[in-house]
Amino acid sequence: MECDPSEPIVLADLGAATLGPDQGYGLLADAAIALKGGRIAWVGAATELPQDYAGWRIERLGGRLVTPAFVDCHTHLVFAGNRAREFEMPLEGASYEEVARAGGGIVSTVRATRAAGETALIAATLPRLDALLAEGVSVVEVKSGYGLDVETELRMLHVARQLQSLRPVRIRTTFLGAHATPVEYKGRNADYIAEVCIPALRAAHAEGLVDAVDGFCEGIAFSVAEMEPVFAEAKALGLPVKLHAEQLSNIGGIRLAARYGALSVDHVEYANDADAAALAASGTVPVLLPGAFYAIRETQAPPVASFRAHGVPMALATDCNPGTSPMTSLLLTMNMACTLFRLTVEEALRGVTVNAARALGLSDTGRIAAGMRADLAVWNAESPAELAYRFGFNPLHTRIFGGL
Ligand code: DI6
Ligand code: FE
Repeated sequence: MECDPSEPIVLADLGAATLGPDQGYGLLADAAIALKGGRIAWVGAATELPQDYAGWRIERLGGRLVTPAFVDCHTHLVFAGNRAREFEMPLEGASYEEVARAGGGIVSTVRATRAAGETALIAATLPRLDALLAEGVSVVEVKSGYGLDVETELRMLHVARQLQSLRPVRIRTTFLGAHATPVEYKGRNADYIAEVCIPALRAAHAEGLVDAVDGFCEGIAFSVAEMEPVFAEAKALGLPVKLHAEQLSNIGGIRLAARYGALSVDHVEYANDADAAALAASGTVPVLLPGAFYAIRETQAPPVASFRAHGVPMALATDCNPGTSPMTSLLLTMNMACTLFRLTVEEALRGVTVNAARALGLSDTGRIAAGMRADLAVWNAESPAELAYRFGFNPLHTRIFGGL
């Protein structure tokens, strides 16, 4: 199907999961969607299509399901190298220490990324981006965090920004200088934050490379006290924040993020009910990352019941990264969230659309409604459940991208 959403067109003979504000999919059977100028002009029952749209080209979709295009709100898509050996060694009986001594972990990706130029980073990233687009993704969040020096952090963000000139996609960039402490600052987290991380954030912001600021708040990474100056600088620069929080333990990361009105807190396996109440009060979106939960064989699932009880909307993302979530499938992410975390299919679909958009501070995509961007996914499926039920199968028929 050829569809240029900048030209007037009516999509017809379809079922639309509009994901409106009310509970449920907002399913419209035998619906029509009018598109013009990269925006949704109208959506409703085909029998009620207004006369305004008579004469527009009609594209019939054979009864297929149409959802909002997907939003991947948490990825580390830009990096060099891979960590397949780290996957293999434990299976051969190596201990965690032996893997670390062999140079595994974030620092090994930092070494490879520092050594890669922009061209090599783009070449390494595009296949991962193409895999996401092939499953109907229209917006991808991309973090820095594998440079851990000013020059490479800026290079990662430059590459992330360039992706939207190489593919029909919207990129949202996140500065993650506080991802890990580089070997040259081992044991000196606070010095690294002051001497490298914050100067890199200021430089990246000055070049217009940053849409949000993130950090890894965890016993093996940065404490709340060490994250505080990074968030204070983000606030001073007028940038929203998000945080990898409570992934392996509860050290108060969510409460720090809520205090700063964060867009999102991510992983959150070890969040508690008080954290869920804090998120409800701050309007911060918890982003569940089942890929990392699965890959590290975590046993503590996020407190989904607490999020539901406090009315906290949950988002989902791939967390595509070479260490704990080397995957590029939001369809598989939906299946994992339902199977491992017991999300309903509606929660999973909202998690990769409207709630993921909210985790990025975007309100113009993620739902099918007049005025929203024409970011749509047409599926060889009749019901949303088919999207989460299968795994390892991609039923996308057409991705419609409203443009930059
Ligand atoms: N949490 C994670 O699981 C990843 N980063 C983070 O903050 C790990 C990234 C990697 O192992 O390369
Ligand atoms: Fe992550």
